[in-house]
Amino acid sequence: MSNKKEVSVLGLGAMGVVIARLFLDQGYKVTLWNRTADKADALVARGAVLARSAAEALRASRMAVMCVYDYRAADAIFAMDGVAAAMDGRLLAQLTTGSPKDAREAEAWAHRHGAAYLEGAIQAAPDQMGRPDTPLLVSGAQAVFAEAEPLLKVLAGGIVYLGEKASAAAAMDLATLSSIYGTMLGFLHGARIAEHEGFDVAEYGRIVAGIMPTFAGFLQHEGAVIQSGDFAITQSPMRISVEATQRILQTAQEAGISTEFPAFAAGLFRRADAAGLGGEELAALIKLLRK
Ligand code: FVH
Repeated sequence: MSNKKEVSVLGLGAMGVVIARLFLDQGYKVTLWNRTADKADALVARGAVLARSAAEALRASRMAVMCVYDYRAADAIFAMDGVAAAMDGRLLAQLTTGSPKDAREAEAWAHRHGAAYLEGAIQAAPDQMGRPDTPLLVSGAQAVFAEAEPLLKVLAGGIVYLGEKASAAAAMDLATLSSIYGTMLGFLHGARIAEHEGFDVAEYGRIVAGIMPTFAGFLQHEGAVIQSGDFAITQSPMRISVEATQRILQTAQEAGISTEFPAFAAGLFRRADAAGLGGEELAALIKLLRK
């Protein structure tokens, strides 16, 4: 366990350079490595040390933060000369986006080579890093998280620790991204309606942003409903959404705009209604997805 303010950063892409800068800002001794060395120039000018190899970077600090394009890139680095041996006694915080399977395999590899391992999923853009509310999902052994937490807090104040299963952060990242992309698809269909009606699409975006706090409360309620398994309605039964999505589809057909999103949504709600779920909470639709 080291409490020296030192860290190694592997990967100097859009995210990696911000990670290294945040550590420098907090007075850490930062050792860098990147496949393309000249990306380190500005950071070296601020006092960071550029290692000649990934292995040398790992050996320079107890803790290393890796943030590269994907797990293929991470595996390419792990396969480099001396890296496996350099892992012994290290703590690797892997912030590269990966799948739950990637995380399980990476943790096993790290443990085989004597390293402690944490899986992290950054849920922010580079310019949102380092804030008190920057969200970062983390999973891995409790003691390892406890050691790494002060350094991770330099990068993100909004850390959510998801327990000892290394795959948890990757799985939760994909679950939350599913919510974001699903919302995005609906938002883009709404933008098509706005364009077709001649609305200012920026104004439409502001209106949607205005309902987000209420929508956030609704999502929390629906998550609790699913966890409880009690889908008896408290307010609006699913059949209201069956009608609403049908109306969105009909409007798209009448307007001659894309019906891709509303046909998908209306189809799911119609199937739920046909399955007798119309009188239950909207979240009861998950019963269809479990089949
Ligand atoms: N940028 C963002 O908004 C998102 C926010 C949420 C989290 N993601 C994840 O962060 C990982 C890194 O993303 P990035 O935006 O920094 O990615 P790039 O700017 O494209 O930099 C990629 C770095 O990866 C290195 N790299 C790529 N392939 C290899 C390889 N085969 N061997 C070694 N390194 C490799 C690349 O090196 P170079 O091109 O500079 O030599 C960069 O350092 C990512 O998982 C996001 O999902 C970011």
